[in-house]
Amino acid sequence: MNYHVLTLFPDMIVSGLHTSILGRALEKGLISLDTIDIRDYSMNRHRRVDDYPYGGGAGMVMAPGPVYRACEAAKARIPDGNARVIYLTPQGTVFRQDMAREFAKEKHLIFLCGHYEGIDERVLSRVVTDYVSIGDYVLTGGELPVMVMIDVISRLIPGVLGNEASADSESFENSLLEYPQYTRPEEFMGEKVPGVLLSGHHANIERWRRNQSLLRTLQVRPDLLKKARLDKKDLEFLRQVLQSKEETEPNS
Ligand code: 6GU
Repeated sequence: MNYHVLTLFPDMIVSGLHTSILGRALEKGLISLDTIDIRDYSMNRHRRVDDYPYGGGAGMVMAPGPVYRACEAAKARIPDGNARVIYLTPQGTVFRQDMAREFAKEKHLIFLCGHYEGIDERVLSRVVTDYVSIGDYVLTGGELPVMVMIDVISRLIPGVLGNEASADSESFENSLLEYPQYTRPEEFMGEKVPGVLLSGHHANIERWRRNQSLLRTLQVRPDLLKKARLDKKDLEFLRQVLQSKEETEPNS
């Protein structure tokens, strides 16, 4: 996977992604990161890339010219000159795990980071293929969202996570939240590790973990249960939980 990031702050992207697991993936060549400084494509002698909004109003707008030329430069670095161009914006479709799985199939992805009050609509409509938001809140720019997306997509690429099994066993891949984890010591501040985990009984451990996942999802993200694939044992467990809840707090 080759990432190309168009930004006014390339250092932020480079330093943010050259750490930990993604740093290792970059070293190993499993992913590559190419940053393009939009300011390098300003034709202005002060390297300005923004201007006042037509129609008035607060803030500045990124001009179309530098963004367009930066995007052409990114495409020129890609063998067939063709790739999806993802614009990070709170006006986009909310990024989810299934979207990450689709993006992970591509060989090249171009990300466009906006700043100020946004980017001139005429360049967006010409170059952008995907408008993506990372959630319902407003950030100052697209740099953090790009790092989030690159992290999520990269961990789906074979070899990036040391342990091949872990990428799909985790939360959201099966629409359930993860079960709690424990390590040594066996007792911490008077609290013992759940006994079943020390039993060595693999079927019981698996059932306990599954039930913990169901319980957490029911408590924190009941909306996810609609998408989850649940078997008879899962449904029986959830029925019991809801029934005992009804007995202890009848009118909740
Ligand atoms: Cl992609 N950009 C900005 N500026 N704010 C956001 C966002 C993106 N996603 C959520 N909030």
